[in-house]
Amino acid sequence: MSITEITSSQQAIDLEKKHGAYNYEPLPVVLKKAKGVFMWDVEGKKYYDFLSAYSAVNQGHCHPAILQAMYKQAENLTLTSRAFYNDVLGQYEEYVTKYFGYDKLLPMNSGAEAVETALKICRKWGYEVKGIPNGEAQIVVVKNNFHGRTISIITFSSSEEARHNFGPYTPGFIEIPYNDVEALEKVLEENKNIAGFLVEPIQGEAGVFVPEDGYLKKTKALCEKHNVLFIADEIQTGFGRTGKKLASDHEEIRPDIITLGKALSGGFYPVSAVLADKEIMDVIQPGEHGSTFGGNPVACAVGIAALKVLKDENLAENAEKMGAFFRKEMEDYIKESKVVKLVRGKGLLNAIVINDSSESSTAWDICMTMKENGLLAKPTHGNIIRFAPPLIINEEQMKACIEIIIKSLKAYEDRMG
Ligand code: IF1
Repeated sequence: MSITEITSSQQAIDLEKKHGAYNYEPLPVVLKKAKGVFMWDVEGKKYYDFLSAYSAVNQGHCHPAILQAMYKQAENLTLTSRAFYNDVLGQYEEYVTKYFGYDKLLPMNSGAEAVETALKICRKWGYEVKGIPNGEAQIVVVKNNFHGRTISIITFSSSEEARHNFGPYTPGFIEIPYNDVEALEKVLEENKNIAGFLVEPIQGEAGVFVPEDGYLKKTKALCEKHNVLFIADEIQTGFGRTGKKLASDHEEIRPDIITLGKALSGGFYPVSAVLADKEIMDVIQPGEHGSTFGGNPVACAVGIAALKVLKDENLAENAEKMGAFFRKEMEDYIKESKVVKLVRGKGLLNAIVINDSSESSTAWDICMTMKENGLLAKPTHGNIIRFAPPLIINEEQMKACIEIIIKSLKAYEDRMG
């Protein structure tokens, strides 16, 4: 059987529609190549990438140093499983734990798996260290979270489409509002069986929702007071995206458990991990958790290279600088705009909120216009557009992108009259 040759974008879309599960509704652009901040479609049209594969490509597309590391490793050894040792996993664990300042790492593949791992570690710690009665451990989560797609994780999703008809759900989670310190205090005082508090330092899927200053610090302090593990999901906010190595660094907190994914590989490979100190991580013993591909040599080589790039190219600093510039330029535009209500975010994780309902197709329509104008971004809800370019973007490129974005928004305003 031969492989169908792709000669047009429409043909590629049709092929996916015909043979693939219909679990996504992508913007109708078919990409064939990418380098740095740019992507090209099948017809050869060039775009600025303002999604970075949901922040997995912070280092820029096809970064040569990561490619080299991957290639070199794949030539020698790709997979051993954890039934045997390999000579890269220890190096990687040492590098990553020193990089972020934790004792130990547990390697997985996807972000959802990292979150599941953190939940398992947290429950086990709850029973074996904190002394919660068997089967009673609770984990506090917040409204409008996004942590992945497994059954346990969607149990505490606020999105109807993420949950509907996937039950029965997993018990053991208590939901409180986000950005509400008192709500956490209340639940911690009322319930002695709480093992952990799981939170995104900035909520991504919710529409880049930045909590009030002090939220992380205060909730971390409450967790300490009640002997509860603070679990930061830094899968999207880590790796310089928000202008610091981790978003937790903005408030100088040190979470008890951190989940990492996405840009841990610079977009080359699914690589995820959980970090914790030994008092916590050591609750996991041989046979109790794992994954065939977790900690594989290619993932480890890629992970080290991806983190090196972030440091060597000062990408957190650049994100801070370019992000501030982006928000200032957008704020200037918003003053005279009827379409855009506000811009918010930190570093290069930003979103604009459009003056329309969250059920409207406005954000999608504007993304289509931006695509025509050579910039790719994705709506989140009907009225929010997320802007998250690779962190390597320079000022000249950022200026060109702001021009495209404003031009597209103005075209929409004109159409609306
Ligand atoms: C999709 C959003 C981004 C995440 C956090 C864990 C995971 C994610 C904080 C799971 C994943 C994704 C997955 C993507 C859409 C997306 C997303 F819009 F839903 F919120 F990035 F902004 N924790 N985020 O953001 O990681 O298992 O996917 O590797 O298509 O579902 P994963």
